[in-house]
Formats: sequence, C-alpha cells, structure tokens
Amino acid sequence: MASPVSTKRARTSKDVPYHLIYWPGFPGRGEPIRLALEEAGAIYTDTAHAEGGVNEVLAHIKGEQPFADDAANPPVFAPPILKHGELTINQTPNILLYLGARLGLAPSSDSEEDPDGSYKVNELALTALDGLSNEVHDCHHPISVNLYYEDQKAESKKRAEDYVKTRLPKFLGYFERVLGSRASGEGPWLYGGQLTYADLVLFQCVDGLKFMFPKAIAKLQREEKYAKVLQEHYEAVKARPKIKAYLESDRRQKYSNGMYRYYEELDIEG
Ligand SMILES: N[C@@H](CCC(=O)N[C@@H](CS)C(=O)NCC(=O)O)C(=O)O
Repeated sequence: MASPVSTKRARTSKDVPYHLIYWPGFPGRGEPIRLALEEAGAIYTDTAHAEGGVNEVLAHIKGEQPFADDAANPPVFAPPILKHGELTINQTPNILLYLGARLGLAPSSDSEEDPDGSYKVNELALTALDGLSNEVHDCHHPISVNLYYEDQKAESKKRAEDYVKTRLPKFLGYFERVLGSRASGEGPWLYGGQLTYADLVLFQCVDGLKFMFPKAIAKLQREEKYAKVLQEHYEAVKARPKIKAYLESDRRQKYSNGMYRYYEELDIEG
C-alpha cells in the first residue's frame, strides 16, 4: 500500500530570504507584497529584476519541473507567488497574511493583546483589493480577462463610467469611515493605531487610481471629498522612510499595461 504523502514541513525561519515571483514591467498585483517587504526591510529577491526571471513565472504557471514534483505545496494558479524556504504560496492577500505577523505588519495570532487582529487587517486588505484593485482591473477587462482591452473597448467605457460614478465612491467612502472609526486608533492608520499591510494595500490602490483616473481623483480632491483616504493616509504611507526610498529607487516599476492603466477615453471626471 502506498504511504500517504506528508505535506508537513517545519516553519521557515524569519532569517531565510523571501523570493517574489512576478511579471516584470509593471507594479501589478505584486506591488503590495513588495511594499510590505520594503517597509519591513526584509531581504528578498524578485523575478521582475532578475535576468530570465520571466521564465520562472512561466514555469510555475505551466506546472513544469521542478515545480511539478513538489509534494508539499499545491501547484500555484497565477502570480504573484511567494517562495520562502520550502513554502510556495500564491494569491496576493494570502501572501500578505503569511508575511503580516512575520514582518511586524499585522498582529500575531499568538498575541495576548489582540489575538484576532490579523483577521481584521486581512478583512481591510481583502476589501481594498476587491473594490480598488480587482474591480479596477475589470474596467479594462469587462467581458473577459482572456481578451485584450482593444477587443472590449465599448464595454470598457461603460464599465469604467459606472466604476467611477458608483463603485469608486462606495469603496472610498468605506475606507474614509474606517479611518474615522474608533478601531483605527491614533494616527493616520486603518487599524489599531499602527501601520499594517492593509495600509500598504490601500496606498498602492490609491496610487494606481491616481494614475488610471487622474481627472476623477483630482475632482474629488478639489471638492475635499475622502480627504482622509486620498490625502492624509496616502501621504502618511508615502512619507515612511523605507517606502519613500523604495518609491524613488529603480526597484519601483512604472505603471504600464498592468493592473492600473491609463486610457484617455476612460479618464472621466465622473
Ligand atoms: N486573485 C489573485 C489572482 C492572481 C492573478 O489573477 N494573477 C494574474 C496576473 S496579475 C494572472 O496571471 N491571472 C491569470 C488568469 O486569471 O488567467 C491574486 O490576487 O493574486
């Protein structure tokens, strides 16, 4: 009888460098993970900056060797992918959940003070990714992710108009409430008076939105709407010394045809 495969492995030590596997050429879904690693001063490698790094991304997606022989980790579906020692995981918020407590960017479930805090931080990150990242992506891929933007331009225009008029205010309004809530604590942060990875996710979403819908965001700022999210919180994250240094470095890639794209025809005031 075949013996059962053991998927158990010892926890990877915090000292082992992290390895991010993501497409080169744009910040994309990999960016909140980079921001977390940068803010924590973690040692990491990134296929976006490695010669031939794209081949590693492709090998994972295609389930090629040696990844096909991994007894401990299920095959990943799509990048971003994080490798840490023998652990291989994907799904952006899942990676952030793993990194959160390890990097001091979320309460640990072992903490006596706030044992459930990690779920609250995760909730905020998931909500930002739902409404200010995934739905933004759907603005240029409203019919199918498999089709180019150029094949669904008419639908994209409708989708982007609806997004800017109804969905964007709904999610910005939600985060404005979070920032004004008692649970956000002191200071400009979303939860518990301390910077967490949810803050980095929200910052990245707002930064991408400023690039993709500059007219709509400028109008909201002129009207002094959602000032906590668009101004205070955004600037507070941007001014963090390690984040500032990262944003000014070559490691920060420019927006192009990733998650946040600029199309003049979609750039409406709302
Ligand atoms: N929900 C995931 C999915 C990852 C994802 O959609 N990755 C994109 C690249 S940015 C991809 O390659 N998707 C392939 C597909 O959806 O077919 C996440 O947040 O990480």
